[in-house]
Amino acid sequence: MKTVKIENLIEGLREISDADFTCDDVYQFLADNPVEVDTISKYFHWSEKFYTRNLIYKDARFELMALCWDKGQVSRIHNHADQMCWMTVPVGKLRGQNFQAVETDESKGFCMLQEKEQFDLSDCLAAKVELEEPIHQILNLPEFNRRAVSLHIYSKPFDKCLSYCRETNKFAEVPLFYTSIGGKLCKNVEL
Ligand code: 2CO
Ligand code: FE2
Repeated sequence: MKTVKIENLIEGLREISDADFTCDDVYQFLADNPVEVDTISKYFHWSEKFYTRNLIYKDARFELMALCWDKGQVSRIHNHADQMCWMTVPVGKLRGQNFQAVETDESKGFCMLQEKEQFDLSDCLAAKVELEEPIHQILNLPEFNRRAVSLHIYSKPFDKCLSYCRETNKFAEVPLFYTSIGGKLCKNVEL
């Protein structure tokens, strides 16, 4: 498998014109350019408490981050604030679970979800979070029995999203934080 350095991936993404920065074209670019893990390892941080979000690159059009998932760690059930998202898993393996909103009452913060398709990602396989079905959860299942790292591209960058609770059928906006930026741990972060 021909791999590329993260710098080259970023350069390639920057060179894509606005007109071509679409779900399909960026997906293809990511699929064609698996990243050399050695060139992203300086961004890895691990926490026993939560998966970490490590910013590698950001401009007005997109952000790129490495998420580090310890064994058994999972994301909340969430959306992506109507932004495009692509991801790939260069280390380990992750399960994706999509959900559909079957009943929503925004005034009450109520949303009933139904489970939809699942997908597994590993070996730099690329995926896109579909805008038509944007609610999902990412899980590093205990049975995978190893740490995982995923690369995420969001366009445009966002720092809030909706988070859904299956037990209460409630949803609410939550802030998103970086654990590290450019490899350096952010202030106030305790791993
Ligand atoms: N979107 C989540 C985050 O940025 C990770 S789940 O995969 O998209 O924290
Ligand atoms: Fe997500």
